[in-house]
Amino acid sequence: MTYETIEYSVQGGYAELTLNRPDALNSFNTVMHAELKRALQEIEHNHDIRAMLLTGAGRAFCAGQDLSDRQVRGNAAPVDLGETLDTLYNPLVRKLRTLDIPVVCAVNGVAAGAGANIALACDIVLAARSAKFIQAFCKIGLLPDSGGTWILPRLVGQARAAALSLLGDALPADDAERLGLIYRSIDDAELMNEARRMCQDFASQPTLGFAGIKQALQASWDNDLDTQLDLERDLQQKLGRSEDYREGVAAFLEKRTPVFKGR
Ligand code: T3D
Repeated sequence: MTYETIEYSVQGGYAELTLNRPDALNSFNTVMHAELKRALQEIEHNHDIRAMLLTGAGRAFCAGQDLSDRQVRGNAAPVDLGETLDTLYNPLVRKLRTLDIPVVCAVNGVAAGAGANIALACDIVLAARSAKFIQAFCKIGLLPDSGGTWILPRLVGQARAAALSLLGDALPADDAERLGLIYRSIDDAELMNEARRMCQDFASQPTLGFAGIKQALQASWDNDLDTQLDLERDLQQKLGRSEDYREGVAAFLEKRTPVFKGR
């Protein structure tokens, strides 16, 4: 399968997906949305893929919507942004959140607008020390979309979420780590090595267990403790029947390295 706006490869049990419109800072156009959708479908249905890495080509991770695609001058009819969210951005965020495998985002440079929030939708966000996160929406009369108004207060609290959204300041990666917006800020030269190492490691680990972890952590936002305890019980019951659980315990008792198959 060839792609025009992304790079897609599978190696070492994980998929690597690179946003690849560097001249436009990897901003989203409809072709990129369609290609991402296709690649994510392939990842979802290929059970040999046990982790995913998302990154960007060139000096940016992603600058959000390609604004040159928007006709706003003169008497142009208003753009229906509700429709683009409904059909393009929201399905992308939902897919990233619900994939059954760990999704690592390596933010290699500036992440602005929807680009920032797509990164934050991933399970583990690593960023190059030189990268910045910008909730750029307020500069063009919009609000943080692609899940921004949901994830920001949950990650950094209401006060910081409000300031980031209303000021649209560039938040350096070190500060993003300090505030808990991302997992780690890493030296630029080490970012991709570290992200690939992480994905390769995930690909040899108990994949079903990871799916359970993702599901439980995400459900916890909306559940009270009782409901969450019940959910943990149900998921654990299922995982207790997995091959990987048996292998994990047997390997521990036999003092050997486990061989997990993701089943
Ligand atoms: O529309 C809908 O469907 C609703 C959904 C909306 C989702 C959104 O994401 S809305 C927010 C859209 N994004 C932005 O507002 C960010 C716009 N970009 C910037 O603010 C800056 O470019 C950055 C802070 C990201 C980086 O600044 P800097 O100084 O490092 O680079 P630059 O010089 O501004 O940009 C370099 C080139 O990329 C430049 O093109 P040129 O002059 O070299 O030909 C610039 O126009 C282009 N570029 C950057 N961002 C976008 C873009 N082109 C199109 N769309 C962009 N978003």
